Amino acid sequence: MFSATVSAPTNIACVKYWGKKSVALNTPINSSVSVTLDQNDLKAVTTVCVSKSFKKDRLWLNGTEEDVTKSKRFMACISGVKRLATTKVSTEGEVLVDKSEWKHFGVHVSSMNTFPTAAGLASSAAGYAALVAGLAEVFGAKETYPGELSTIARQGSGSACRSLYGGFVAWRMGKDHDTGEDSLAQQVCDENHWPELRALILVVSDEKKDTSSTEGMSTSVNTSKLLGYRASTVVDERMRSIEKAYTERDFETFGKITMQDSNQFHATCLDTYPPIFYMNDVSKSVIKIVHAYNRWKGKVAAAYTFDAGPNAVIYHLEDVADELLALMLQYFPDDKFLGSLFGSSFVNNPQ
Ligand code: 2P0
Repeated sequence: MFSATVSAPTNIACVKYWGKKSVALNTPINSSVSVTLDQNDLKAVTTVCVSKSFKKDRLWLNGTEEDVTKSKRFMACISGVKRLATTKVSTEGEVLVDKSEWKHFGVHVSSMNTFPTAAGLASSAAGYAALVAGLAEVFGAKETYPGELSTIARQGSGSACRSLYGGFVAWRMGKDHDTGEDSLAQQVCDENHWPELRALILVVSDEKKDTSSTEGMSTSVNTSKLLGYRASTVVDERMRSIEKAYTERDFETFGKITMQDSNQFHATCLDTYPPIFYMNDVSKSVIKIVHAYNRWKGKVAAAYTFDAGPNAVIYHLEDVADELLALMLQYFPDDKFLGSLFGSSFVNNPQ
């Protein structure tokens, strides 16, 4: 038996992924880009064990076994990484497992999340990234081109491909719609590039969302003309501008595009028929407070973004961290916790 334990943080998109070009390949209708959060905060911790005596592949999520026998996503990750497996050799040079033998090994996976599952905090991103990273470690997988492992994580969950790298990470949608080989993640800037950047997270709700991302984006693709316009006309220019802004550590441009893209994503949800509401009244008041705060500062000093749920992520720089946290605590004293990432500690405020 061989095993490996790895962890992968979640990521929060600044230009959002919403809509699939190919459901079978899990490729997107537009590129996207996100910040991978710190390893110490919201993450999945995953142990992968492989043995010839394991008769079937199994998964335990937060201690409870899930039926994965019919999960194409889980199985695609296992078979994808097994294809890249190499021969395992001991430190003395003895062959322990020839690469042709790995196909006879069953896989057992145990994964824990350090944050609410499916509450719009991208738990599937961290989960599938950690799964692929753990499998790659156990099987000694070697990429045949940069980003190949991210194409496998993408088949688990689209946003997972971006969590394989730290820092600012783009998911290039790719042009090869037959194989999806070039629909992969690429690191734009590493995790040390902008140490002053922080994310404050307001957990408005830790309940499971009522419309899953997969289901929601399928309805949006089928019914929202705004989504088609966004993918064909808006996103490419936004990607270029925000990548430049992040590279130059230009918070004002980075923050403005992040807020505009979050708003457009939620506008496409409203334009979906029947409409999807991910934000609630608390989310909307966060938007108002952030704009009022920015007016008071005379610049973009804080930038909100919301994924497929009501929880707010507010990007900001270190110098306003205390002020922003104090402001949010004043308005939302009863919410479960506020966390400031990238260095400063969490403030737990449970009822
Ligand atoms: C993102 N989201 O870019 C966007 C913003 C939600 C809103 O990626 O079907 O869980 O597993 O590929 O990756 C959520 O979608 O969807 C997502 P699947 P996923 O982060």
